Amino acid sequence: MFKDKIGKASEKNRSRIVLALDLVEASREKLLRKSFSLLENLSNLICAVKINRHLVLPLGLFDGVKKIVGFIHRFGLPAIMDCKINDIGSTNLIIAKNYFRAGFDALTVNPIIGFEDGLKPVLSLAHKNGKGVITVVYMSHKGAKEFYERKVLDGGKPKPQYILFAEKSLRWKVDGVVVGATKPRKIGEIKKVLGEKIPIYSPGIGVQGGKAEKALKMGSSFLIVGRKIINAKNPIKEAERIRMLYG
Ligand code: BMP
Repeated sequence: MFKDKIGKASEKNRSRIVLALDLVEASREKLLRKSFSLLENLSNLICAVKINRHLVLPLGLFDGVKKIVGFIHRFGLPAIMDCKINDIGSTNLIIAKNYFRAGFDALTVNPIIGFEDGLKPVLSLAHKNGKGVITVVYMSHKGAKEFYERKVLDGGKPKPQYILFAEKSLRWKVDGVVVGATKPRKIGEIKKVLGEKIPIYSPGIGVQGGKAEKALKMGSSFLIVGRKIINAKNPIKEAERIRMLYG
């Protein structure tokens, strides 16, 4: 199962860093070369790699990204596709099948699609194949507050949308939730809902202003870090520095 895979890698490398491999390069060759060299250098300092449209769009899923996923697996690390699935069930299934066929171990989903004919087919497919599904419960950017914080009625008292997303994620038995590191108090509130049952993945560290120490203190299990490491003068030193924060 995905949760075991990331747990094992995290224990082995004593790391909670999920590397966001969000490279921007002028050519396909450069993108591939830089991806391989970063992975080679950082593989023992991280516990997973997250891939986004930065690589899938210019390289193609089966032409380029699949090779990178294979390379990630060689180091015993799981690969997460950050596709934020957000459509009707039949379309979601095609998206998920393709990413899983390319070797991904987990993918992200927008919980706003709901369960029936939305998330349910993706979850069934994933869990039948030992893969993971991670819901985006509160995002790290400024505009997130416009909708994630809206109070909604769910039978009882009004509650913020992100709390409802967290409660639903728990009921749906997803494998992780994303909560921005830029909102440490929200991490704490969501941790109260999830307890130890579902780990929190927090992006937004460094360039977006979030602090790794604070996110961990409030309850994040994993830190998603991209530019702070990949654009650092010395990515190894930067990853080591972040890893040191939790011994
Ligand atoms: P960086 O560490 O360079 O800011 O990258 C963060 C990564 O996490 C990006 O791939 C971004 O798309 C993703 N992300 C985020 O920053 N905030 C969210 O709320 C959800 C995300 O998936």
